[in-house]
Amino acid sequence: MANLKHLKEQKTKNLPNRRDVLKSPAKLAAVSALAAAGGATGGMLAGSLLDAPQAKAAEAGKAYVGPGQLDEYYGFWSSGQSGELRIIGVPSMRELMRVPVFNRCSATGWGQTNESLKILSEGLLPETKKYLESNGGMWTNGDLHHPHMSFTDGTYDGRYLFMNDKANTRVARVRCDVMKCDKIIEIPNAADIHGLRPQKYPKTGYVFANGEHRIPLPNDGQILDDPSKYHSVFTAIDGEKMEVAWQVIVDGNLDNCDADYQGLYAFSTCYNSEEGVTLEEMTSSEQDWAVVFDIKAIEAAVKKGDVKKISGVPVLNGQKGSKYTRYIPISNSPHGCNTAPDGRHVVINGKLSPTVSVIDVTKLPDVFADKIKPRDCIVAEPELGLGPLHTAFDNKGNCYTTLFLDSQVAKWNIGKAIEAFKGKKVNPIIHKVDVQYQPGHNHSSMGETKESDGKWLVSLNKFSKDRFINVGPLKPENEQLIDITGDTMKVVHDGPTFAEPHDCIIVRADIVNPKNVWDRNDPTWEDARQQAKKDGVDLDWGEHVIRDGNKVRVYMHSVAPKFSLEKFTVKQGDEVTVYVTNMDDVDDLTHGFCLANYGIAMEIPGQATASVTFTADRPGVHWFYCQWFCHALHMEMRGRMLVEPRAS
Ligand code: CUK
Ligand code: CUA
Repeated sequence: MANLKHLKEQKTKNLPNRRDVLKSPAKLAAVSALAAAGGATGGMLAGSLLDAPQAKAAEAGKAYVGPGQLDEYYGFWSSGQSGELRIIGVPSMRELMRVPVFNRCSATGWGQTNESLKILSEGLLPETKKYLESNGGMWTNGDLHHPHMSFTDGTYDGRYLFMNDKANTRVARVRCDVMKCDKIIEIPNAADIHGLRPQKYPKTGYVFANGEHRIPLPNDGQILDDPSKYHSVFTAIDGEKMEVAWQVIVDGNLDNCDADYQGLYAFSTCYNSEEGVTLEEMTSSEQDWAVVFDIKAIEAAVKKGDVKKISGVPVLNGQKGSKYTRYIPISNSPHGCNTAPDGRHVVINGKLSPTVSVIDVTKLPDVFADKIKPRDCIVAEPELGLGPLHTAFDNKGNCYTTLFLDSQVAKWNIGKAIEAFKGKKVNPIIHKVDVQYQPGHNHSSMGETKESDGKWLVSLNKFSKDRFINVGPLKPENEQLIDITGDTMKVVHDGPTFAEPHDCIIVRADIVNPKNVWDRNDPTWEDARQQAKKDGVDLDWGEHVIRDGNKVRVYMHSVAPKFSLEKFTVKQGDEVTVYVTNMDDVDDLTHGFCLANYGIAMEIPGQATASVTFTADRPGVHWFYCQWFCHALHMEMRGRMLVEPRAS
């Protein structure tokens, strides 16, 4: 009862706040709310409490996916500083899977198995490898903001997902056939990869990635406290090879990016045109810009060798005045950058300005030919509300822009915004809906492809405040599902998430077709395959212990509920590698290998091999067991590692 009382008190404390805000000049309060965005009043323009619960329940019914029913869409979610990719069913908003990428995963052994360590380390720069030798061996954190699928001809093709790591300047790829990360590369010459989008046409192709922070080039300590000599760098990665294709140095800080539907241009928002290092310096100027990259001109220059090689990659100068770029003035600190599915318009989101600016890509050839001024490619600039951050699209020419400070999503029409920009008296805003609270990204079903279908919108809200029972000072975020099939938007579901998804994509389920079991020939465990060949053993059905000096290689397979080796014996101090192959080949029969008190655990899904290497420095009897519940006799699925003490 004590708890319920506490809950009630808390609710009544919050209620007057919401109503007070509704009565007060809320917009004025919100202007100053950037700093106070997490505070009690900023953006709490909720009307939802006043809505009838029955109506809410009826609306929510549309998103209901009953027991045993399947979702229509895959949602691929970032997880921010958690460093992983998440798979969410839409519209149920059920979390289906977590795919470790930049993080260390206790369940799967990602960051510990030899196979994952290879993926995590092979793409690192030499100086990073050296740094890691004395600092823990491997990074175990990442800040994953932007997951996006590979494209063919303007729509998702179900091959790969690409994603950035802002924390350690990396870009990763996840294979959609098995939903595992297969490549991670560190980007040279850049600091802190933020915005990331794949090329849409003809295919991916390039993965465009923004180095957000400005640093000296090279960043070797020769230049330190002289920000005038810092740069930020735009990178095009070859998404097939996962290698840097080329880089372009730009002015200002790069934020978000996107690509056109013609394969000609890429776009980045830039804040901090002042090139300052303090908050005051970074926000002092009224105008920042969006940079447009001329992909064909850049490719021609790279082909001609008209580039500098820095850290082994071709780097072009795209600073103001360069022929490879154009700088389109945009009001202070634009943030989101979103290409519309009409193939023609790009929406640049104002953040500190209440406007979004719409670029017409058909005008860009004239901008690059200097026939018109860069600003002349802007064909609309509607004022939507406070703190526009990101925009999503439907299939009817409408846009959905998150308003961070207003805690709303604004639905507006591109065609009407263009007319209004020409001076016609039309209001491009169709509807606004309250979201709870402070939305960052939003995304619509298939919304960044030419197959945008206008069914669902997800608003990724930074604060949940009072939307859920209290879990302590650290609250979840709140991701709301919005039905956008009608003229007005309807919030139909609240979905709490842990730190801190920024972005998501919503992909039609028929496009994504993962396997149920691995293919035994998969390249992921090629090293194990080669080693088994050298050792003359069968990797598939292994039950061998191979001694090679003080190195011991243990090969075992598993078929529920048994490991092929009930025990193996090693000597204290041996370097032991255990290879486990799961020979079960039916759906959903994952085994594990957990070696107690050695800090070792890994996932071995059907038909896969996983391996782990450690030093057997603890003598005695050590049980290993299967840690994925696989069978009625799962508890019995175990064996012993016997470690003979070193003779002393
Ligand atoms: S950013 Cu987080 S809300 Cu990293 Cu895409 Cu805009
Ligand atoms: Cu195999 Cu549990």
